[in-house]
Amino acid sequence: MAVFIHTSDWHIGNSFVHFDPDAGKRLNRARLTAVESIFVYARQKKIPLILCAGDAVDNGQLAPEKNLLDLFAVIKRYPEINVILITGNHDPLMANNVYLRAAESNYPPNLHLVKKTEIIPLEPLNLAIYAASTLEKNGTQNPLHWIDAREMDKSKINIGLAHGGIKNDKFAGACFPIEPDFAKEKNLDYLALGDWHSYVKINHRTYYCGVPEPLQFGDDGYPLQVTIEKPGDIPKIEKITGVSQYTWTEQQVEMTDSRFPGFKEMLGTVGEKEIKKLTVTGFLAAENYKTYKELLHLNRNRYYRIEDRVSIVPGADDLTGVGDGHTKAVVRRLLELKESGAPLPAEILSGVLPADQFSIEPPADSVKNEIIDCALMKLYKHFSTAGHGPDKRYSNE
Ligand SMILES: [Mn+2]
Repeated sequence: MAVFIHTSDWHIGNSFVHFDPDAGKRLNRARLTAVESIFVYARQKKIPLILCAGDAVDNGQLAPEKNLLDLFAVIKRYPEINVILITGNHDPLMANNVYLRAAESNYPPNLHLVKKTEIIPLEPLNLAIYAASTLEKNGTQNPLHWIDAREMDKSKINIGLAHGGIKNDKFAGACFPIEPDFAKEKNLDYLALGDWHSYVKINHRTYYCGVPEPLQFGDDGYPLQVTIEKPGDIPKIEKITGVSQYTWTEQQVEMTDSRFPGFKEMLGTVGEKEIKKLTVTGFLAAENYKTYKELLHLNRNRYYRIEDRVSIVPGADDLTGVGDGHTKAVVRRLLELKESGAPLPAEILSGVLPADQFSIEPPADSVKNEIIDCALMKLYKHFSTAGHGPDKRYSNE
């Protein structure tokens, strides 16, 4: 039986251009901590092998040597774990690459950097690793194209290790294209891929693990624990959780005056290791809007970004100004209804309530007004471009 960990895209030393330099340093320290967590896990589970499918270092040509030495220091702390590392499109083995700049004597004895293409036998595990490093930033060829399926030893567990994009209808122009059925065609028991930043199962034998630590919103990767009982068996894949340090979240809030108290409480509760993007849409009464703007200003540093698309609830003049003849008539009728104090007419209620609840009591005045306001806001938002921008009365943008 062979057990190993498949990981990729560590991107040590990522530039994090949208963050201030201190935050960028923290995020990069977190990347290294996430990588070390993989080694901690491997030691605990006595897993002897980690395969890294490229982009371990961000921007290999410009990366300071320290980035690589920091990574080497982690690898050296776990001498019982063998690491096989290929390069990807962000750290290809071109002239002046940091892997080539670093002195040979600095390399951890348990690290095997694939320099070009290699078949690496690992006898104790009955494994053969077919691996290829990228030598340039772009390529139109599958990095493992050279594998000869006829010459493969089927008494071994054969693993492919490559960095590239799956070539299918959706991604026809993939860089370093890899055919979806490549593992099957080449008799590989497992194909460990890097490049995509989220976990994706292509088929029973082909996986992207994604980043162990997110680089941006939407990244959803996990180091994978791969277990293969014997040659030819379907690999068992387990996501290793608890490795990533920061969570990147995007939240959307549709604002109303009744939701405003809850929003106020929520706004200050961003976790220390949370990168959060907030988008707020909707309308607020003028008195709430002013507090809302102040709160956004006070809390803006807690957020990666706050996208503010809230407007002040439009007044009667604003409302009667939107739409054409028919819309204007509907708006006028709704405004009259709100001011009149009369109950909602049955024909409106029957449009709102389920058919079996016709006999229900007419709603209280406050609920009635909420229904009318909701309808008015929807009409206003639909017909007025002003409903999509910040209100000029309080905005200094
Ligand atoms: Mn990458």
